[in-house]
Amino acid sequence: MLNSVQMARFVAYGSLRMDAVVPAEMNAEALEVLGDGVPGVPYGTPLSEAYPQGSFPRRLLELPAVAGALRSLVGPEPDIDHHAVHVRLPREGQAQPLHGDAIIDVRRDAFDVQLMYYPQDVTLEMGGTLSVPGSHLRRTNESDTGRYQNLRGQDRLVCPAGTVVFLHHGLWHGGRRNDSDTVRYMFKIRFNPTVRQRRLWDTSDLADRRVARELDTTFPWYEHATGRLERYNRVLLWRALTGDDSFDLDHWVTRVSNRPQEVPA
Ligand SMILES: O=C(O)CCC(=O)C(=O)O
Repeated sequence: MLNSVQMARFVAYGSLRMDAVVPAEMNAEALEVLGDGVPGVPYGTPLSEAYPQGSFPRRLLELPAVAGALRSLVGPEPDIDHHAVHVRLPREGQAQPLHGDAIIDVRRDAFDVQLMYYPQDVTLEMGGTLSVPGSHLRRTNESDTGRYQNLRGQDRLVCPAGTVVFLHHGLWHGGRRNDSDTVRYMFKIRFNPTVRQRRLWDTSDLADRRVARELDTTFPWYEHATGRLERYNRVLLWRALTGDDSFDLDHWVTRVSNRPQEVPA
């Protein structure tokens, strides 16, 4: 299971990266499985019904590190929204525009996660997924952000084989141009929670000072003042995730939710 510091980091960054958590023999198998394509499942299929016992996706999701992170983020038995094998062809000549994966999503107390699995070593030339840390709570519509070519502090994924990244559904991302001679695979699964996302992780370190420090992270693409909005939105999400309506950073939420009802004598 994730701990509170890791969850706070996910709330601030919008992603959680786990390097080389899938063993080498499964990565080798994945290159064949993904090359053949993974049959789709209907939207909203419960996880336990989506992938047959022993199938590759099932074994991937049963790996303890993967299962623990997934359960911490969305709880037991989420639904599969959809999955897809993403292929970036050698020397394909173009990148994907920066985008979020769906329409504007105004949920403040729930989120989907997307698992991204990379079965090969991904080099810079292979066009690993671009993402913009801390962009997930800036609600945008699909590829509204597509004209942004590069943002300060963006991340271009370079990773060892067997890396799994969990994304908050709102994170701005896009496949980069593959300038190598190698086909680059990524398997993505989107999960919808079916339970309230409250204290689903190991909360024994909830009072750790590093929790607030993580939630207060700023990123280079924020201008000084606009970054306040992200911190405000993180506080709202952290309140929903913990049930602690008194949590705040520098009074941001307390200030704008102050509506005294007392009538003066
Ligand atoms: O191929 C990639 O690196 C990212 C693809 C992706 O996430 C998408 O198409 O939404």
